[in-house]
Amino acid sequence: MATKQPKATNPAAAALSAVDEEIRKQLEVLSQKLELHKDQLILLQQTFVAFDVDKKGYIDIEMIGQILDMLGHQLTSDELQAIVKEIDEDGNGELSFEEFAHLAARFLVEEEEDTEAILKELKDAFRLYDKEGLGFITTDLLREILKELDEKMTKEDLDQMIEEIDVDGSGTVDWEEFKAMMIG
Ligand SMILES: [Ca+2]
Ligand SMILES: [Ca+2]
Repeated sequence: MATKQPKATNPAAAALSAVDEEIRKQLEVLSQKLELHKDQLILLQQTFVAFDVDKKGYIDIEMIGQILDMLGHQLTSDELQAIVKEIDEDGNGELSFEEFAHLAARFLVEEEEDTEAILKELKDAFRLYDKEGLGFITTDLLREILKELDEKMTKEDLDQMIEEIDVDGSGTVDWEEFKAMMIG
C-alpha cells in the first residue's frame, strides 16, 4: 500500500508523525467524519492531551469551559452543561477525545461560517459607499459616515480615527483598511 510520507518541512505533518499510530488513525477517521482539517485536529489533540493532566483519556466539564474560553467562547455554566450533556454520548460527565473533537468541530465550523457571513456583509457595505466602484472610499466620506454613526464625535476624535484607519495615509480607505476598521 502506497502511503504518502508527510513532508518534514510541514510542522503539522511533523507533529502528526510524532503522535502514535493509533491516534493517527483516530485522527484520520475523525477528520473525515467531522470535516475538520487534519491540522486542526492535531491541534485539538494536543490541547486535549495538555488538559488531560492525569492522562485518563477524559477531561471534565470545568476544563472544557476553560478550553472554550481560551478559544474565545465564553459560556455560562448552564450553557456549558447543556452542551456537554448533548455531546457526552456515553453520559459519564466527562469528554473523551472524540467527544471533545465533536464539540470543538461545532465551534470551529460555526466560526468559519460567521466570519464568512460577516465579511460578505462588510463587502456589501463597502460597495454601497464605494458607489463608483473605485475600490476605495475617501476619508471625507468616511468622516461623514462616522459622524452619522455617532453625532457626539468631535473633529479631533474623527481626525484621530481616520488617521488610524487610513494606515498608509493615502486619503482614501481601501477594502483592506475598511475591513481592518470593522473587524479590528
Ligand atoms: Ca463521555
Ligand atoms: Ca489608505
